[in-house]
Amino acid sequence: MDEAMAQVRQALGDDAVIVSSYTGKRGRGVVVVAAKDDPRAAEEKLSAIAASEANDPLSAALAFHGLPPALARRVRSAADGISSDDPVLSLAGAFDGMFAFEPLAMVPDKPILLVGPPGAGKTVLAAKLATRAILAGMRAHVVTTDTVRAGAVAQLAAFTEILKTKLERAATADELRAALGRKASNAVALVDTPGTGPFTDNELKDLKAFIDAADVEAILVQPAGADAAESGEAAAAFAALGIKRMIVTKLDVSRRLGGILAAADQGGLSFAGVSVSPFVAQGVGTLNPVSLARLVLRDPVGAATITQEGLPQ
Ligand SMILES: Nc1nc2c(ncn2[C@@H]2O[C@H](COP(=O)(O)OP(=O)(O)O)[C@@H](O)[C@H]2O)c(=O)[nH]1
Ligand SMILES: [Mg+2]
Repeated sequence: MDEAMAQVRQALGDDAVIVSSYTGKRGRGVVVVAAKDDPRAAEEKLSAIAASEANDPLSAALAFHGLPPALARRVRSAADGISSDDPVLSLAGAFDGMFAFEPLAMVPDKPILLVGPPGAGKTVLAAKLATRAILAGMRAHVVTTDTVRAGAVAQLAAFTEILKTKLERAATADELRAALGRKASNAVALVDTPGTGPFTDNELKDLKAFIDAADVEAILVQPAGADAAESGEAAAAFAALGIKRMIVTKLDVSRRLGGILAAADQGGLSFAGVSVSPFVAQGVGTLNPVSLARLVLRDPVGAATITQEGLPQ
């Protein structure tokens, strides 16, 4: 022990503190654990940690957005695998490899059926897409299957009247098939649906009947800002109906993007568009890996509300 203490003093000086000491393995020798109280070294260590955190905006952002831990780890390692000094580019590269970005065509080749939970923004989106078709010189063929809820038809009719476009109602899958059969060849068909509970079997079954009624593409309308685990599970439930793409809504009133990232991941859904305003005239924007990376890395507190201008068109 005397010899060990001498070694400690030699290495650390007289002010070394013994933390513990014990007899070595099989009773041979002694182990002395000593430490030196060095306030300057401690301060340096703390500031090194702070600097590395400041240099790692990605970890801070992934924590802020509340990604499910397994998804956060995959994003992290994909971003780390891309050598770039610019965190936006690293993250964009990661997103490019992990998610698909398939913006809606101006003239979709199939009728679009907008599905999702209540209040997601389906009806506003139907009006936005109808407006877009008309501005592009096409016609819009708007059908709603949301015929039971009070005021639902009137909400969409308020928009179709301004667009001087007829609004058809389809209460059953057969009526939807018939309504879509009446579509003019220069019209973009848009179908609004009632809110579907992603965990309510009979509602999913009803929705599936409408999806199967005709050759349509069902697109999930996914509000941003919701809990990530919840959004991921809901998206997986909709994906089980054969849905492949989603349009993100309400990005203007959300800060956290873990929900939409989890939805894309767990549902295997590609990003088809984004709505950042309740106003129909504001239209639908698109997301790409770079714009999504910018949104994830932006300062959520100081940043202005997300607008159409801030997104690629
Ligand atoms: N701020 C904002 N509000 C939205 C957006 N999309 C829809 N809304 C609003 O969300 C509410 C529900 O929209 P609605 O289209 O009726 O949802 P639906 O139940 O899915 O048909 C309405 O008050 C809309 O004006 C959006 O992108 N941003
Ligand atoms: Mg609606």
